[in-house]
Amino acid sequence: MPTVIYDQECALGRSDTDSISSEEEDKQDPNEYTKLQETEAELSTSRERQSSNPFWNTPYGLIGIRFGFLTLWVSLLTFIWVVLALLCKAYRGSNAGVDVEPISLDKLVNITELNLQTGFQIESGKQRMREYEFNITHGWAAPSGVRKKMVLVNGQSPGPLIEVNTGDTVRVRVNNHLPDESTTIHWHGIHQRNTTWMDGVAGISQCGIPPGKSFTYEYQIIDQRGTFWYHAHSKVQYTDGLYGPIVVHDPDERLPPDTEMTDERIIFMGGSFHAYGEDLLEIHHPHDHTNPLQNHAIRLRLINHSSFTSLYFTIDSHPELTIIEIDGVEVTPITVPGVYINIGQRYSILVTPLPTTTGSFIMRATLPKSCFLPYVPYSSSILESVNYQGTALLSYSPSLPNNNTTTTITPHNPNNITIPKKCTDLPFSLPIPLRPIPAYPLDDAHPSKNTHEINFQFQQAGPVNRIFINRTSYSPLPTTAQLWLSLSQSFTGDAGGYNNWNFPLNQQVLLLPDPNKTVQIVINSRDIMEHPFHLHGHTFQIVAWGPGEFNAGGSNPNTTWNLQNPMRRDTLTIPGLSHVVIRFLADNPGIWALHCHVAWHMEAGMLVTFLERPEDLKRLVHDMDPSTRELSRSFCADEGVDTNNIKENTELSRSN
Ligand SMILES: [Cu+2]
Repeated sequence: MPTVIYDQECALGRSDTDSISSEEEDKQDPNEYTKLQETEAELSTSRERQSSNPFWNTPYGLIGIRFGFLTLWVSLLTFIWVVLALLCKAYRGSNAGVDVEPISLDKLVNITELNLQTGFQIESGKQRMREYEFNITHGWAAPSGVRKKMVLVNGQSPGPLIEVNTGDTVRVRVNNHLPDESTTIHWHGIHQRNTTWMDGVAGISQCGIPPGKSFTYEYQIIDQRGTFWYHAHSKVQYTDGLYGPIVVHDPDERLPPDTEMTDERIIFMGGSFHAYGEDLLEIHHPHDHTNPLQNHAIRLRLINHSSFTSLYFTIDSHPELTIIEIDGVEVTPITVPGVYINIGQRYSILVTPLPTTTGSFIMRATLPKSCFLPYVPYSSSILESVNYQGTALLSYSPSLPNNNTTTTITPHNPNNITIPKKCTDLPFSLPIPLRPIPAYPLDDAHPSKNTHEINFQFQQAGPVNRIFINRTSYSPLPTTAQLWLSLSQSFTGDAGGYNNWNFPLNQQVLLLPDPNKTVQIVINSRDIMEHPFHLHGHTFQIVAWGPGEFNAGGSNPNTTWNLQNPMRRDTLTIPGLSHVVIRFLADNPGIWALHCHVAWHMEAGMLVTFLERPEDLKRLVHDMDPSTRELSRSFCADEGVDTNNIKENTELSRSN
């Protein structure tokens, strides 16, 4: 009964930080942990006070205080009750959708696509056009058992599968049917070579598609293959369901030899724990006796679409999972007991069916409680009841014949490096890309201006806690996009600082002026929590890392360098209080975000952009399809306004 559920939601009060529902957990204040910490601190202080102050120890004192509390609580509760009742009434009156039956799970989730049983023809060199139409709407559904308002693509969440061969062009017409919100779609991990305006980041590469309007994204996928995804990049809409999978096939994808992929699935894992636990992931193994020497394996493409939590993925009775792809980069197989996967990251793993066994096995996505604040483990009574896990069932039948080998895939881990289960990616030195690229060199004789150092930290800004990168806490431009602002700037070539030109003070646009020269970005974490950083427009190399801050010149003895064939990816976990150095080539003119993928951290300012080769970018924008350019510009409220006069509230955006 929807109305009953609704009434329950209205009646639910939050008694303390412990009783956050799984729905609310995603929506909670990013500073919740800080608050939790403060509450803990206050509690212990008050406990100390109680024991040291004799007044607290007298029965009279206690009665008096308790009575006082009781009165206060009774009146507060009455007040809260009245407010809640009024709110519920107003909400009910204002929202017609509330009496609509929720969309059933089998309509919400398109299993056929997630099972990749699409009859797709994997081929090379055809450069086909792949066209899609996305209708973005609100809908009511109960993916985790509790009714919620969602943002859907063609009535479903995850949205439709985009399945292409490398070299194809993707064309997606997005019709925004949301009544009162603009939207954009970002194609996470896709390079957008020479099409930065198709990157779909509100306030950076475009203005949001207004309600009732349409925009067609079109981009070619060049020399990329593997597992990607798309999601809204406007406010925190993807949290509410606007995301979907992208699979880029390539006949030349480097997979372990002599392995036959008998099945292939997409596994979306998310922090709201509607992990489609009801789906029976039934895998029917064909009896393929034509080549009995081949190893049979199932490929699972793991995507963490969460807004908030990293997850640790395991399968019961399968202690060996073989990683073969990381963020669209094929790697020498690595065998792990489980996969730690942060927000925005993707892993392809091979699962070898147990010989002669027919059965069902639980796949678990476990929330690692201690990754947020090491000394205050995350806790939630609702998640406690499910052991902080989302589960789904993997079942295969019938089993493979006895004479079939299980696996001869040779895993790579020469020095038996310990693989941590929690809070960090695989050791950065472990994954070896199968298409080797040595670290892009820094030219000491002609130092490139493409190098930057960024430091991030949480900091009080006025009444709120914001996150600062260097001295800037980012907020999206409300009436324009950095791309359009960048066109009216002239550059002197000085890339040393930030805000050397006329962007509002809550924007940090760092210049990468030198074409095809190495870009080096040093990221220093001044925060104790781990953060998943995602770069747009490029796949970067992870060339150095270590605890503490990076010293220019590499003089920190704790820095580990890997210049031979460093791993590459587009989203990495930066451990607390440590540094990571990434490199890529300035070969893709555009405006590219680098940000923490925790939705709430990005909202709190944890984003910086790189303006790569501004003069080339101007040329590209000049040469782009004029109707697309004009349409995109028309979404901006400032169209025609002199950008030099933009006034921004700088109070919260800059630190001293
Ligand atoms: Cu973060």
